[in-house]
Amino acid sequence: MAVLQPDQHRNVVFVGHSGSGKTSLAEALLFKTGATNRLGSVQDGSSILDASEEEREKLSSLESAVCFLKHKDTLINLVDTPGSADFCGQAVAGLAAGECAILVVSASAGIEVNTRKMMERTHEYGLGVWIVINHIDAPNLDLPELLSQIQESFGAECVPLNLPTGGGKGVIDCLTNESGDADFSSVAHAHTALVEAIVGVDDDLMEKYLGGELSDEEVKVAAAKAVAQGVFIPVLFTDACSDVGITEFLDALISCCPSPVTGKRRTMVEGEKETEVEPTPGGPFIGQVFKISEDPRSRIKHIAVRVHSGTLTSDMSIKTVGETKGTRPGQLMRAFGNEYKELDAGVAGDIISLAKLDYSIGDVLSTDKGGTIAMPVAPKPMYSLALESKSRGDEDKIGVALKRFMEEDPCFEMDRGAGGELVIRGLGDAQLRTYLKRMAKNYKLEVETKPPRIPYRETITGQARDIEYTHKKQTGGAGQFGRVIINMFPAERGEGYEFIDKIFGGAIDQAFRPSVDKGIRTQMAEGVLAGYPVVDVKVELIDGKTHPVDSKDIAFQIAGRGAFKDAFMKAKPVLLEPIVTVDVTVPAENVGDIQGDLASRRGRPQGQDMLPGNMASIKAVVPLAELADYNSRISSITGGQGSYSMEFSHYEVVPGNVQQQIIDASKKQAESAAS
Ligand SMILES: Nc1nc2c(ncn2[C@@H]2O[C@H](COP(=O)(O)OP(=O)(O)O)[C@@H](O)[C@H]2O)c(=O)[nH]1
Ligand SMILES: [Mg+2]
Repeated sequence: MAVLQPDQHRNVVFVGHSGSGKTSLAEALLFKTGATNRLGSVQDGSSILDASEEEREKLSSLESAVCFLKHKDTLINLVDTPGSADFCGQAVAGLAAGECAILVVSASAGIEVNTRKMMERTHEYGLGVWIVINHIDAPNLDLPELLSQIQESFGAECVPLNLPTGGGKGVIDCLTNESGDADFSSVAHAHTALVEAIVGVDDDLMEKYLGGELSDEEVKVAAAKAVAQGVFIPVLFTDACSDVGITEFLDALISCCPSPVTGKRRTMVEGEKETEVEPTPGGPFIGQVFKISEDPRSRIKHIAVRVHSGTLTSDMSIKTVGETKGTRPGQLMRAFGNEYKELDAGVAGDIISLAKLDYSIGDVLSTDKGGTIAMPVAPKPMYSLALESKSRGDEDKIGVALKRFMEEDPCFEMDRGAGGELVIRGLGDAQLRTYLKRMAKNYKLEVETKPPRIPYRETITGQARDIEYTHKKQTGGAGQFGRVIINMFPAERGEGYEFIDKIFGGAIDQAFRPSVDKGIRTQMAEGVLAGYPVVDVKVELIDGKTHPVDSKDIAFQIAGRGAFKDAFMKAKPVLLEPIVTVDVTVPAENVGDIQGDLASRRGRPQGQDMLPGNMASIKAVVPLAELADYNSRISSITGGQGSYSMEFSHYEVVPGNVQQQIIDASKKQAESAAS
């Protein structure tokens, strides 16, 4: 294939709720243009986009997939993404590949949780959007109602580009046709609405339109620009499995979809400098990694890169802004699902695939100085599980396997939690279980899971004065002696720890005062009440005693620890717990149940809003400890229609009765660990 110009490319990202037909639609486009020689089906496992064993088992996308087709001298790159909320990390990262998001809505299920979420994220990132109402040959549909819900939810800029005709057996284009037969609404009405939406893109067009001087050609030329600027969201109708609206969809990709030239420009940041990256094939190469995957058979790591500028060839040297040494990209390829086809050059506006390179999602690769380009914002992982290896000695291998998943999924994290536990974090239970299953299958590593320890903190609410502690070991061998006297006061929340040396004269030798401080810090990290780190205390070292021979660093560290423990217990100690703000989105009819449930979790309401489409958003502050099973609870209350996000807010004192339970549990745990 000859090297194409940037404006001969289209990069579209299929997003939306699970089951809406994203993968099927992409397969229909591939088949229609001859890119595949049979229609791949998710249902019978023949989809080239849902090609992994796991996806074929689940009959649903878990990873994003890239493929391409050619239509009318234009190369169209498709990025198919998972629709399940748990796996949206790759879907969000996939937006970085495109100019236009294709938001697929199921004609029968209508607007769903992830439809809304992905629309928000796409707008936030600034891509053009199309809405596709798919599966229009399903029985008992109310398409006029769905269309008006879409307009109510996503704005009047959502205008049908075509309408179903012949009882859903075809669609009629409303931009070229000024009249015709449609199953509902009217072609003439839609045509006018389209023109009015498109001329909103600039004042000159609007003036011409109002003056009656606008040509059809001018409207068509402006359509893609209007989409890019968000003043026009075309709504199309398709049935992916019975070839309805597919040709029209392909034609619209040429006429109504922003190209790399007319679409969103990425801004590269380099220190203070911000530059808009021009899609010029002659400029320095600039590309951004938006997907990482491992070939299931060869285990080779592939990165998918959106080229924003320049032309890459395999003999060039690329690097990220942080690297000093460049790397050869090696053989350039085009991904076609799980297959890779060799490519001579990666030109501005295209998507390429490179193998065996150690880069991460979001990295900007360049032949020049480079910089950074903001990625679309992915939701913060907040559902966590603590892992315990089933066989000893596997811990390192588990770390390696989890790291691989972390590379591929921006919404999967792991780290050491409270008490050194290995904790994995993601968006939901299904996601984490999928990775653990994959780890067991591909890496033969089995783990037990349990809810992670809550990162409680310990602090004081009163003060303690003149607390004396003497550490003395003066029988046999080298002696140890240190005596300290301290005062302890609470500090403001978040202030941490302050050590104040208030000794007049030389009661404790200057050299040993830092030892007292060090001993206190060790004790603070270990905790006093229940083994959680101590925060927000001030300690004054006011007096003590030094022994001319036996005083030494370790003796004063021990004395510092002892005095700290005693003072802490006398200063009205309490546990602090993390409080999070939760934002729950549910169907309006579930609001009462959700509020009742939050109250039973010690939650305090912070407000409530009605959302279009009969949804409601509820905000509350809730102790993190009460949310271990919240994911599944919301799902069961709302029949899978609800979702929530949460963010850390602050620490608060744990109520007395709860505190005793935590202390008892921690004692039990310490005893069983010791035995
Ligand atoms: N009859 C019919 N079935 C469809 C259509 N689109 C998708 N499906 C079926 O709906 C299911 C989910 O489709 P899929 O493409 O996996 O949805 P995705 O999760 O959005 O990728 C599959 O069983 C498809 O065969 C359609 O337009 N017509
Ligand atoms: Mg899919």
